[in-house]
Amino acid sequence: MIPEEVIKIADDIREMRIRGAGRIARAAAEALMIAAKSYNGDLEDFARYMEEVSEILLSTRPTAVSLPNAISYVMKAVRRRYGSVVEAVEAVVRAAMEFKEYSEKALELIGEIGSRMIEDGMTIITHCNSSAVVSILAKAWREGKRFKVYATETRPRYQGYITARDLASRGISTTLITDSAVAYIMRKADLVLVGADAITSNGALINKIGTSQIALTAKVYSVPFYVAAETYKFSPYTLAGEAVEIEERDPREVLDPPIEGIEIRNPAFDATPPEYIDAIITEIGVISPEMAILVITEFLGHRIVSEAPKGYEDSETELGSQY
Ligand code: RI2
Repeated sequence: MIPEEVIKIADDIREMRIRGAGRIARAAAEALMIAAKSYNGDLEDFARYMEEVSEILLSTRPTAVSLPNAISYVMKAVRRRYGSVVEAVEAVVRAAMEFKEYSEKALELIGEIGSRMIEDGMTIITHCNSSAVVSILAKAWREGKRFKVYATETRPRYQGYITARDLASRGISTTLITDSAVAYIMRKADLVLVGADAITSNGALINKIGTSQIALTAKVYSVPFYVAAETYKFSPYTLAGEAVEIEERDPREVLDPPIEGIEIRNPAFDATPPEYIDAIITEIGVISPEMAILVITEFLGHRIVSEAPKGYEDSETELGSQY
């Protein structure tokens, strides 16, 4: 029996009560840990049970690659041989804790590395709500740098409000703008800083819908466009030619009640080509989008495969050897 707490975490991810690519990944690792701890069957069935839990978690939201990467990392422990259920459960708990600790440390390092790129007096535009972005801005502010942030509302779910509130509560000078005000504000901006749900092997960024328009505008006004992303946001599946699935959410998030006779679409993410990205700030350093392939192969340890992997089970994510 899959514990209710695990089903609740899956529902919370699906309904976006738990959201943000990093948080989703940590919640999935936590759910696998809870599932393992409450297992009361025999050793033979343990792996099957854990696969079932993984499937439930994987089915929640399709775009942020941090989710399958986190699951892949924990499930690697499930697939080893054990002498007892206790041993197997301990290994899963260890792997889940490792992922969570790595993820939290990565956010801190991104804050440290990224804050060096923030200068006094800058005007910075951000979109949606990214913990990696907040980590950078909060660190720079703590170091005494003084700058101004424009946060977009981020229709239709308004996650920009979360960012604006968070930054303002830290004393950071914050202005909220509508998504359509970006081009108007861009003329005065020095930097765009956004998070990531996935980075493809060719260095494209998959992030909250509207990101690519902002990148396009930044390019026109020659404003640098930076991405803050932990390495587990890099997608090994794209290495094998898989496209990142763009989540289409309920149209009622856009308009409720709908207008009769009008179709409403609600894509949650879009793709920004690598040519529009000046730098990707990761926990292992600042890289160009062209280096995404090296992060996937050299750092995460994925091989270029002759056959496309069908999901996380054929692909094992490492966390890199540094930590
Ligand atoms: P962190 C969010 O997606 C946004 O697109 C944000 O840029 C990205 O996750 C990364 O967030 P959603 O879950 O991992 O709000 O940096 O759809 O927090």
